[in-house]
Amino acid sequence: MADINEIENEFLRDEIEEFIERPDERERIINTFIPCSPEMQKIAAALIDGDNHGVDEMTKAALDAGTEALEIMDDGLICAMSVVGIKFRENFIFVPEVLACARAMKAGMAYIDPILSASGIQPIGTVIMGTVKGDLHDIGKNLCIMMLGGAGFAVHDLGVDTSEDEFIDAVEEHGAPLLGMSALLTTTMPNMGKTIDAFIDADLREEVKIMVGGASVTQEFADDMGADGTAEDAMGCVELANRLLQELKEEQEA
Ligand code: B12
Repeated sequence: MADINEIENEFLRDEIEEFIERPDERERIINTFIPCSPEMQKIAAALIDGDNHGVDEMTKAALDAGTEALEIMDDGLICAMSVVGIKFRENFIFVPEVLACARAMKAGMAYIDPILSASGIQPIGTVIMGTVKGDLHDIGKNLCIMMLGGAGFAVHDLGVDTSEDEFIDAVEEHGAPLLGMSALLTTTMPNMGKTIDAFIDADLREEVKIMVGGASVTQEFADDMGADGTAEDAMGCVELANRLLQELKEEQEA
């Protein structure tokens, strides 16, 4: 059993006590934070608090002090975003707070991204992401993109109101093994199915694993439209992307 008192940062301990209710998630989050240094815990606390100036300053200071960019991203930023994701899912915080946290994450990633890009670390896979035609909601998609980027994927963001042809062209252009579509409106959710059909018509369906998501997208809906999977939040999106990439590799090797 994980001991919360082993986490040095009081703000993080309080956040976990107050907001992380599911025992499996509480155990996982506590175990994630315990090995993080006090400096990384402070960055995580600032991010959860939506303090973009704090994250900006502390990320820069940590890099100047010689901390690896990857350590800051994993232990400071991504760990914190997991807590934010759970708080949002459980309705403890709402869109404005999530946006403030996303802005804080961006402030940190502004230092980390160029370092990781320059270090030549190969991305683990390429993902095309976009919100489907007729739909302008992009907050959730952007959170997924941020988490995918943090997990080592190269992500090409097609933005909002993306047509079937734009998805197909991007997958072909980048040779992407993964496509993620987001839709929030019941009127635009069917456009995900139409895009999947367009991939079938273009004889490209076998080349790419397709993930779908958005608040009203259920597993049943995803299955019906012929998608390869769905996830209810950005953490789940990263897990799904990893799983589908592995499946595609195994299929191609068989
Ligand atoms: C913010 C918002 C807006 C903003 C969008 C700003 C932006 N840049 O995104 C604005 C004001 C523009 C807007 C406009 C409209 N909206 Co609106 N909006 C919302 C609101 C309040 C929050 C959505 C949101 O960002 N949630 C937060 C994110 C983090 O959650 P999320 O998107 O679900 O994403 C998570 C998961 O779903 C998943 N995920 C998301 N995408 C993907 C993709 C993949 C591949 C995977 C694996 C996972 C995944 O991970 C994400 C992170 O955890 C919702 C209500 C609600 N509570 O959901 C209404 C809501 C979605 N909107 C609604 C409506 C009706 C509209 C309008 C039609 C209103 C109007 N009459 O003009 C317009 C439509 C504009 C258009 N053409 O798209 C309705 C939809 C009803 C329905 N079921 O069809 C909702 C549900 C409100 C309501 N209760 O009526 N909206």
